[in-house]
Amino acid sequence: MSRLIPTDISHIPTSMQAYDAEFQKQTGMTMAQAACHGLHIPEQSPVKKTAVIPVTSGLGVISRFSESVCAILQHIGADAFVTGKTDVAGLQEAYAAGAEVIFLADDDVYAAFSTGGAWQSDNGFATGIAFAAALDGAVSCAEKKVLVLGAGPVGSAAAKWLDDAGAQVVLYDPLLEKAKAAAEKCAHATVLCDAPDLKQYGYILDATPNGGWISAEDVTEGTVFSVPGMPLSLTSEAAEKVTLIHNPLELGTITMYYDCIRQMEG
Ligand code: 2YG
Repeated sequence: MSRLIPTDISHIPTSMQAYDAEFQKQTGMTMAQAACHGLHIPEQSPVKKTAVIPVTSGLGVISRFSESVCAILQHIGADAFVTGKTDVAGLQEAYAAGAEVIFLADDDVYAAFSTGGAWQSDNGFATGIAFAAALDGAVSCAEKKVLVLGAGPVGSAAAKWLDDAGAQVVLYDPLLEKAKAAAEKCAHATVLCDAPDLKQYGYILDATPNGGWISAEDVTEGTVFSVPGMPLSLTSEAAEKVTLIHNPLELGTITMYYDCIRQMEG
């Protein structure tokens, strides 16, 4: 997963309501409903004290990252706050405040942890299943051919979810071995050896981590794209031509929250 930059997320704290309404128009679900659909749990609005801890390791904090995560969680009713301190001191502050769930990210992992037990939710997994569930909300994937681009943690989780939902998953990754490994976890998914012609697919889940490589000429009008990948693979002209379900941080974060609670409550 690529590293976010401030301009990817600076709009989030003030746009949650409006974006969720747009998401709902596209998928027939709110992001909270899509997260629960992805996790196969009933809709719910649990209120958990949740700490978001800035982490200074590696390349350091990303401006507005913790505030964005906090705003996303507050949007779905979590009692969320950003700790005043960072790193281990932030962890102490979270425990002292009685946080039940903790969100934090370094340069390699973005995860949520339940303080009450050995439960955690990884952003890659949560993002993959949630964008698969969002695509399912938009087009009902059962029996439909769905192209999954990218067989990393996000693409693999999405492929598995879609395969379980009865879609005919076609998986492509430039590293054939990665695509094969992901397909092995699926009941019916098939693997492409060569880069696919995107025009041959009406439904595409794009979990690739590169920006701007899909141009308008590469896609057919009306194709439905569900894109967890950052930076956005479609150029703005391509995005105009298709139905694009995409957000940089929101849906994955919401799904991590529900995933932790699902495990806490058994
Ligand atoms: O605490 C901070 O501000 C920083 N240590 C956060 C660093 C996050 C780095 N990771 C990313 O930018 C993405 N992998 C996060 C997930 C993107 C959404 N799938």
